[in-house]
Amino acid sequence: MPADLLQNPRARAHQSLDGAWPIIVDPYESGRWGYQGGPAAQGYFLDRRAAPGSDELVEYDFDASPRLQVPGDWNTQRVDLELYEGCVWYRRRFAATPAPGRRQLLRFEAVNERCWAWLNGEALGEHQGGFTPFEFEVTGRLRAGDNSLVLLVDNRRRREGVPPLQTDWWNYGGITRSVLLLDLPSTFIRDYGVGLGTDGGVQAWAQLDGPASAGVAVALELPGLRAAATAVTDASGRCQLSLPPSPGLGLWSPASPRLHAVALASPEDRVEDAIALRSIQARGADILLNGEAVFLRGVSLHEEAPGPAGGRPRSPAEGAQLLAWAKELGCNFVRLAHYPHDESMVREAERLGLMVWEEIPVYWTVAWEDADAQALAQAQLQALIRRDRNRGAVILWSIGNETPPGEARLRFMAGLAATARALDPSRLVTAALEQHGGERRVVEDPLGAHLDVLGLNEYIGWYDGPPERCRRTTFECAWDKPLIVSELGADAKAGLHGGEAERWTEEYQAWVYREQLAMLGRVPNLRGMAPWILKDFRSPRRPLPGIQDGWNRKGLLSELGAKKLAWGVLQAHYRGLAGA
Ligand code: GCB
Repeated sequence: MPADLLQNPRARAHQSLDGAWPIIVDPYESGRWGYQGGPAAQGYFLDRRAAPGSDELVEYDFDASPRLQVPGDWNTQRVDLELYEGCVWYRRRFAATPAPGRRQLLRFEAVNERCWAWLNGEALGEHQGGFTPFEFEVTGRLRAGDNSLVLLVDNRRRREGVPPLQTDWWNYGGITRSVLLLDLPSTFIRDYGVGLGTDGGVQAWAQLDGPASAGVAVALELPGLRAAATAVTDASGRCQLSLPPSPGLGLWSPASPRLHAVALASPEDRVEDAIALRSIQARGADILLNGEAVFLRGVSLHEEAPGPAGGRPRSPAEGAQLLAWAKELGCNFVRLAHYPHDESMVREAERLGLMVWEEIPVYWTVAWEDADAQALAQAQLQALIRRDRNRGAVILWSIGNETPPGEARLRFMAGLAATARALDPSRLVTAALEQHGGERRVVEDPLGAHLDVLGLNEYIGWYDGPPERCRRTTFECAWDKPLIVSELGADAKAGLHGGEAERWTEEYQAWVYREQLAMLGRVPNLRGMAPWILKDFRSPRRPLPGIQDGWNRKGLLSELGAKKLAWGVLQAHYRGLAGA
């Protein structure tokens, strides 16, 4: 699994390989080996065609095959693939002009869930994990002129997968995010970190990659402040840089989502970014943003496009619509559940002034003892942190959702918490814990000892007793740590009205919200909430005819964006909190 990722790829010279890719649906995986007992030369990765006029037998033809849009899932692009879980071959032809002395990387922002890649018939490698980016260096492997890139994508769920077999969301398969061909100098800035130093200045580091990485000068520039610093890289190609505090270094916050233009320059390379400077800490039960206690007025969301079909967003604009709704709701915080969303979501949240909880798909019952599952969870956490470490809006790394207590699970999760801390000591580690029980509830899952912030999912009023149960329920924390209610909610079919006590009506959902909000006001350590969920989303676990029809209906909005009554309840509450 490729470990190093290029920081901020869209700021580098690149060619987009997005567009319409021919595909071959291959449930039997015939294209991998050639035909049963037949020659491997029939492998689809060779991207062959019988020569015109020859009688050669080639039983596939990408050029004549139907196409799917990349980025995009296959489930919502072809009716016959709606429920498909299996293998699909994708092919992209592209022209390249690789200049001597330059290096090229192929970058995939996400492919769900496993894939194998070939360039011009030669294997590049494979990747697992449907929501994080990966790259293959293709320097020296591109042809001047026409190139063939072939991907075999397999979205079958696996017991030892992360996520595992059971989830409550649609298993959208395919090349779900963008594909980029990057063109870089022979020694380039592979990775960097820029953030607020403990002294109130700017603290940064850079890592070069290439033959001339050691002993060269790297500059950090903040053009807006006319400030710059330089440092010389060590033998490993790394250097630390800093700029002193200055009045121009305005901090980022939801009220003032200020970004600073930043550039890093090495002898051969230069990369520009926009950086949110802020500090985030937990002190006792408080979450401190820039040293001041904040309450997180949040909402949870899946990365699913608004509209009648759902599906993964096919453009940043579709994701941005979700965040615009969160703003309208009065949020200063979003929980991007239950897996890493596209980088564009995080950048847009930052631009809008939304603090962000990011999560990896360690969900429900992962195979805790399985070495592959452990490696896959670790790899996704590492890739997420590497991708988004420069997004100041991100304040929380969530290492999982509703994982049932047990020894093997604790070891697995503690390992993830340790990785998050080692890679990024500047942020807070959380997880959404599960909570059932009687009227007196104590948050005491042993995983809490490993977290900075306790996330708590509770469904009083829906799965867990009637809404009135909220009136009698009290919460306590075994630790003096901040608590975020990371889920609460109830299903309602938009437009279905009736008595408050009738399940599935908008009135019932609104009642659950009213009771919940009154109860949460009495939770001592509560420092935030992210109700479940912004918009109805597709889930094969939700078959109830006429109501669910394959959709989880806990949205405050319907899939089309119609506001349910509970939207108004939460919006009024958030407006009150913001004004207070
Ligand atoms: C949960 C899960 C979430 C589900 C939700 C529900 O506890 O964390 O993924 O979608 O409940 O609607 O049941």
